[in-house]
Amino acid sequence: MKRILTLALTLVVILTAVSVTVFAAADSTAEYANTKPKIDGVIDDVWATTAKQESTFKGDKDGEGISGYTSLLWDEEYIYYLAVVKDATLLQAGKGASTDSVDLWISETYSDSEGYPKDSDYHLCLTPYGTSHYYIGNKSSTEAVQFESKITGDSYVIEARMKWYDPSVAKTGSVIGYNVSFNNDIDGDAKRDSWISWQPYDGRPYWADTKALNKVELVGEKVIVVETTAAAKAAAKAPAAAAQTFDFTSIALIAMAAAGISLTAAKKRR
Ligand SMILES: [Ca+2]
Ligand SMILES: [Ca+2]
Repeated sequence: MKRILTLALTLVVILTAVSVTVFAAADSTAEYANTKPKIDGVIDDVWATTAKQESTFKGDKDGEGISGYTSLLWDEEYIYYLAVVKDATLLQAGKGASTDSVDLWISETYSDSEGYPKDSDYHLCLTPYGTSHYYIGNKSSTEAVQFESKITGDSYVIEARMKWYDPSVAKTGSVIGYNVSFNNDIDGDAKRDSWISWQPYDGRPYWADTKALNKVELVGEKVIVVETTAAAKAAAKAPAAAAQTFDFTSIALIAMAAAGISLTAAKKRR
């Protein structure tokens, strides 16, 4: 009896482990962009339709003076990035890498490997001052990205879009590797003082290996809106009008035939 109980418990543990492995949910989602965001640093309404990745993990200096989140959208051609950041010290003094900036880490195919080996594995460091920097992965990504930033008081917004390096990924249900971190230069010496990250750093170097990245699932689908024009409406009515004409013609023929029969009958009576 004890042996059966042990076997049953072992089975339960194995099945639980398998189900967790097979059905592990993505860490976040990116919605299909039925309206394309304008890349101008101003938050479009469509951004409210997709999830937020809040950076709650605090790095150096306990994430002093900085908070932020990103959101992602996608369509057949692009992946879109929105970063909304609060930084109490937007000094603009340090325009180099690792100053006030947003680090986006992407693996379009979720390479799940050491390093950033594919063209579709890239990193973007974007600053609110309009500059970008390369660290790892596809170097051309910093030249290919289109982005705009807008500073308002102690906050800034960055909107960016990047053409898919692997367009086969651009479909509902695909899972990409992704993380975002925010860097803060506090004293204006062009060096990072504090930082925060969406995914926790728990011994997994997301800045070095795609296998360490969180997962984002592409969700939603293209909504096709069929517009009915005046010409289309007129064309839709036309067959009904033709049928009506036919009915009138039939009635007229029947009436004429009936009149003929009456005339014949009248002639016969004479
Ligand atoms: Ca915009
Ligand atoms: Ca700063």
